Amino acid sequence: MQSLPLSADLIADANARAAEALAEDYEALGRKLSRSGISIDIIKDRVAGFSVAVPSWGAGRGGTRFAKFPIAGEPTNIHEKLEDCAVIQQLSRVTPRVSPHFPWDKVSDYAALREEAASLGLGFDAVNSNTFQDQPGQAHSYNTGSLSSTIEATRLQAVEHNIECIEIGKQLGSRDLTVWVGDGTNFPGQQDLGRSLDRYLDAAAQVYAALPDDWRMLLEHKMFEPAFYSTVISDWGSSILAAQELGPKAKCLVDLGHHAPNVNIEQIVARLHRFGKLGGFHFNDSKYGDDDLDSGSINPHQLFLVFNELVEAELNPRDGFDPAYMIDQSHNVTDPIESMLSSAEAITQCYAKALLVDRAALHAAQQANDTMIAFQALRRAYTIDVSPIVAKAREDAGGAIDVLAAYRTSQWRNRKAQKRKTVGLGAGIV
Ligand code: RM4
Ligand code: MN
Ligand code: MN
Repeated sequence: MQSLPLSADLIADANARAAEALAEDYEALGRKLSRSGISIDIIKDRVAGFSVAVPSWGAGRGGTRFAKFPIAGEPTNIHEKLEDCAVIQQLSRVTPRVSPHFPWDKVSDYAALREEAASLGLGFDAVNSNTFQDQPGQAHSYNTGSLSSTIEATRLQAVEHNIECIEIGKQLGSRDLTVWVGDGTNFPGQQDLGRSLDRYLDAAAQVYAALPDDWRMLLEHKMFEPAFYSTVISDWGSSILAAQELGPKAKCLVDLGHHAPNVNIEQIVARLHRFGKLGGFHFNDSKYGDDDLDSGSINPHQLFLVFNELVEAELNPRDGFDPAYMIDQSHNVTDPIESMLSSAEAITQCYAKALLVDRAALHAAQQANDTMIAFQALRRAYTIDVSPIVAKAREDAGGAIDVLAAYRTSQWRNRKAQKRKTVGLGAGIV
């Protein structure tokens, strides 16, 4: 039995106030697009098929390593996080899955957790392991690294934790294990750069061997932080080499904030896809490093160019193109629900814009080396305001036309502030 957090009346009332304007805008955009031979309804139907998972850890205020400023009513456990994710899904209709992180989201009964999520209209996405922090009572510290540690018992503990995550994921209905390790060094000479990768590959192969047939292992690279001189899986090159060595079920995951500054991320996407190794995404935005800012808030054009490659990849699937899309953000100064609503909308809008690119014209111009016309094919799609398409897809699916207005009307956070316990201070997610 489903018991959704917001009442259907609340969404219907909010939509009643916005429906007439949306119908007008949708019709006007439809007329404009039809002049270019595009059916707005077909684009809207493809947009309706798009979804992106939300991270359980993004439901709380993230903070930085300096401080975390909690807000009243923020969730403090997986059950409350699921409730908040259900609010995001109810309003946006584009975030039907939650990506859990262990041991943060540990419970005693995962079958019950799966049912609880289903009753809130949610499923589970990739399971994330955590060998970048020590947990109370843990036998071996990760202060020497995890899968690449020089200490065998530590490596074994990290392997076992990942296998435990797979076991949990099976019960939750997940099909992907995302592995990001904090392993690396702060000093030249601290570790042998070749041997540490050998140890990582050896341990990762033990995790890989425990994957069920229909599972994938998503390797997430990150250039720096918490290690600041070298990291063991530092970039997409290390990631694809490791994935190729591990086998066909190993793929690469691109977190938009995990690259060297100014790297051409859309080209990385195209490269990984070319070799059948693009497994997933962590969407966020970044100005300096792994800033985990809201998707599309800093560089929306880059997000569009990434989606342009993803739409190309959809048209040219290699090795079962099916990337796991997920938001991975740290919400330091906003209500996390509002950030994820706004981010899910920004991400979906970039997908819609990428669908509007006249690919025949683009490819012809590329072939003819007509640079300006090729660029204009992208520019034309990027400058179209696709918000009526995305809002209409939401409305059709029972979501809110104006997600933020409906959320504010619901008074969700204030209501939860009366019931949920206060979150402690401290550093947050980095
Ligand atoms: C890392 C990375 C991982 C996430 C953690 C919380 O920087 O992005 O995906 O699991 O943060
Ligand atoms: Mn990430
Ligand atoms: Mn990150």
